Amino acid sequence: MTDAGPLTLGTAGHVDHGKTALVRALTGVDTDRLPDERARGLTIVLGYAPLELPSGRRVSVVDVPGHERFVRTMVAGASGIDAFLMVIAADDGVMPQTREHAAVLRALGVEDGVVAVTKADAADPARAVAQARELLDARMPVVACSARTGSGIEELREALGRLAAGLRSRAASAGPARLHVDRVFTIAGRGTVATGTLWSGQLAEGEELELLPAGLRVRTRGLQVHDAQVPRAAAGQRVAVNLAGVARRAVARGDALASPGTVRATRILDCALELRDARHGERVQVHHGTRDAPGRLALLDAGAGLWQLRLEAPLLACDGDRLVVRRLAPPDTLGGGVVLDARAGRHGARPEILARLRALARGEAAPPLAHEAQAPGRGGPRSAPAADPAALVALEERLRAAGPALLSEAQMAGEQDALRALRAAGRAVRVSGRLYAHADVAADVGRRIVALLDARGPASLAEVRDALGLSRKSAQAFLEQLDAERVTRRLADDRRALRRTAKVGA
Ligand SMILES: Nc1nc2c(ncn2[C@@H]2O[C@H](COP(=O)(O)OP(=O)(O)OP(=O)(O)O)[C@@H](O)[C@H]2O)c(=O)[nH]1
Ligand SMILES: [Mg+2]
Repeated sequence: MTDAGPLTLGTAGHVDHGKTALVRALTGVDTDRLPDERARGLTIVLGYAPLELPSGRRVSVVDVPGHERFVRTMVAGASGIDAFLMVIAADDGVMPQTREHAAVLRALGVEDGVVAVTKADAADPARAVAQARELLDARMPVVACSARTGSGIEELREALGRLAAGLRSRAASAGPARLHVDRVFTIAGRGTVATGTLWSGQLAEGEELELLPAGLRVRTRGLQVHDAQVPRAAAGQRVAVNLAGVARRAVARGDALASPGTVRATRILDCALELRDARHGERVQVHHGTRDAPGRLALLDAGAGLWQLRLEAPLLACDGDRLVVRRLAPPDTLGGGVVLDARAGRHGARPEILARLRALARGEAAPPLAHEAQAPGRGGPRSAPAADPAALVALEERLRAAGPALLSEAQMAGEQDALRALRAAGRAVRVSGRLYAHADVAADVGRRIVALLDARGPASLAEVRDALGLSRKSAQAFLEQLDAERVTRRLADDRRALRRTAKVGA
């Protein structure tokens, strides 16, 4: 069945293959808006543009970065799209992030798309066309084109029109409203605006929503779709939500806006996953919505692909949602799949649980097991204890400001409730001993240390300290954390090495 409801297309493809140039040729919009993006000729954050199809129908395009360092952003952009535009440069062919983005799209269940073999002015597209057919479904439409000369652009627009005509929009899908926030900014005189793709349900001006994981009740002061004010927005649309009376600092990328009481932060999820090279107990990064969290894989049933994900920070996932699982070092996408039970308790491969999960994986209704439903702590998350929102915002600011210098428990004496709430919400983490960091800071420093050890080989504490400009105390805390997480190990001469020796991005 076809309809003309809202759709969102996402670009995909290796760095520098011409995604942004193609979006510009199709829409007239340069989605690389940041001065840094323009200076470096590199997409860093997600870009958006409305695309007009030959029928006159307008759909949204999300332009993602292709650089291997920004796969996290790509996954955030791709979750929530209806179809993809895979871009492959004729002169380069299929490259590592072409493959990785294809794996991400598969994991997210985004099966429909069009391949653009671009830069056809620079090289014969035949080889890249053949590679694309091998990587993706052989029946996938492939269009050779050039953003530089304009050749093939109208054919591409027509192929996208046929693609859109064959897709079912989510606009009519029932269910509570859910939007995963991918950008937050302020507009003078209007206050805080959060944007994202509306996954399900509807949003209406004046409506009350819940901001997660903080659990704050917020009111939508106004809604915009494609830069125009609208009274309501439907699933599948990119929406900018103007929030009344909410400080800019209280909202972050990775948060969700949802109908109150419908979404819970969760740390333990039972899932049906398709993964390659994954081990029981392996520490991975799990991506859902516009958020990601480290955690461990617990194998429940290899034959049926059933795994339990035990996360160190919460995700805002519901049953039936898709997620992506990435390896930490060397970073790569292992696969992904479907959440069967977003509120699982910590359990092993007990027969009655496996029977229930297998039924859920087949799409059958299976009520929670009675004793499970009553088990204390069911729901996975240690839900955020009540804390004064102002104290929470203030402490989060201090943690961000401290950066890799870290804050000690003593420096946060009197703020224990706020610290507990931030930790439960995944915004603060204990790095080592009594030292804490903002979760984004800890993730960033962790990635930089992994990149350093990958590039240089084993390094001493002093070398890591100097290369990253850290204090000795912070460098030691971060290295101890990476040791504990089994990302690094301490050699006999006290230097640190990555536990896996393969090259990053190989
Ligand atoms: N010859 C030729 N060059 C192109 C074409 N399209 C893009 N380019 C060039 O390729 C380079 C990369 O283009 P972008 O559009 O920024 O590539 P991208 O895929 O968006 O890159 P990331 O977002 O960083 O992954 C730029 O220098 C473009 O001018 C084309 O059709 N022909
Ligand atoms: Mg780009």
